[in-house]
Amino acid sequence: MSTPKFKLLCLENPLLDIQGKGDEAMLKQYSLKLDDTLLAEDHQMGLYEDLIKNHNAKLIPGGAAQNTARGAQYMLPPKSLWYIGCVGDDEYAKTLREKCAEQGLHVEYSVDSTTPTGKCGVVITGHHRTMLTHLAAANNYKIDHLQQPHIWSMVENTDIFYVGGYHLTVSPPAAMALAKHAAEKNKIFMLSLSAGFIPQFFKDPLAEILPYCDYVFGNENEAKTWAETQGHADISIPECAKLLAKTTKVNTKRPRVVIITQGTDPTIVAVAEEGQEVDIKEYSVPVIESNLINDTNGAGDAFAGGFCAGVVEGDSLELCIKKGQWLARLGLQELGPSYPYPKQTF
Ligand code: 26A
Repeated sequence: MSTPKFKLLCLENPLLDIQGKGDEAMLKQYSLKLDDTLLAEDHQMGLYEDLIKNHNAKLIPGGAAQNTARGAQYMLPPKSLWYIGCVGDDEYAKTLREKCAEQGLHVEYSVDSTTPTGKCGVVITGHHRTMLTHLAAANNYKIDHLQQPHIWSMVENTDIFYVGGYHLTVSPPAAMALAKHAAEKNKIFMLSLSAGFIPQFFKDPLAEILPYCDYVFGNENEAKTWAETQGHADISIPECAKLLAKTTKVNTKRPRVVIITQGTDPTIVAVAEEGQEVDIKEYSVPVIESNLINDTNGAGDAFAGGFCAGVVEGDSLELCIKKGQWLARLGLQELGPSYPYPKQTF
């Protein structure tokens, strides 16, 4: 059988979101910090059942880069993308497979039949979302999956790569294999910072992969946390973006592009071309009326999805940002990290 050809591959942690409305007391009960993302400890495991039993929680496909992949696929011709990560052999995995298939996203999950599929408890309080993640099977992704001949042939047949920074908690070697392949073949490699705890506690794998990144996505908190780890507390967000853009780069044939979203405040973009001053631009975010927002879970992932769709199409940086903002706006109006059907067109 011939190897299929894809434009973009996303790698990270396939999770099912268990999302319900809560309040501050609930966050306190489970030792959660507003808008934070935590890996669940034993004393917090009751949250999932609590959400389902007492908070009318809904099960929605999640996993940050899987949301980005579904988002990019939403804007592209069918079978433009594929996605990898590890799931269990259970109902949750079945739901994820079905949803991705419905949305035209090809998945090649690695399966750990001894461990349940990962889940993320999402507590919605107003326009905030607080997440508690139990990675379970997602934590067992191994580079061996990527190295299987049929999977690696598909990698070789793919033009662009996007790794969710959250995967640095799981398999840095798998992320590095994609990053190195991209640099060797002058293909595009993109990474999201994902959450403050990635630059904070996964500083070394992040430092190892950054030189391979052509695009780095983050929000203001992640950018600041990264700058702090470099000994730069109290610098502005544009300065953080500039600093990140200037870090060492392996593939000097492509510029480093850093995209920092700040909710409804302007998106900061820093572009570092080899041997030139870093160029910083701000792009304002079109206003979305508060009453149109369903919840903010997955808004950043949707932005990255729209942006990636633009990169796949070879669009200008400005158009990529517009596509990201357009998809984030659609995602904000849906329940959880979802996109509206029937499909809307950009
Ligand atoms: C390793 N961790 C903590 C995670 C995640 C995650 N995706 C991958 N790895 N913790 C939360 N998420 C996902 O982030 C999305 C919102 O940006 C949630 O599943 C949610 O859909």
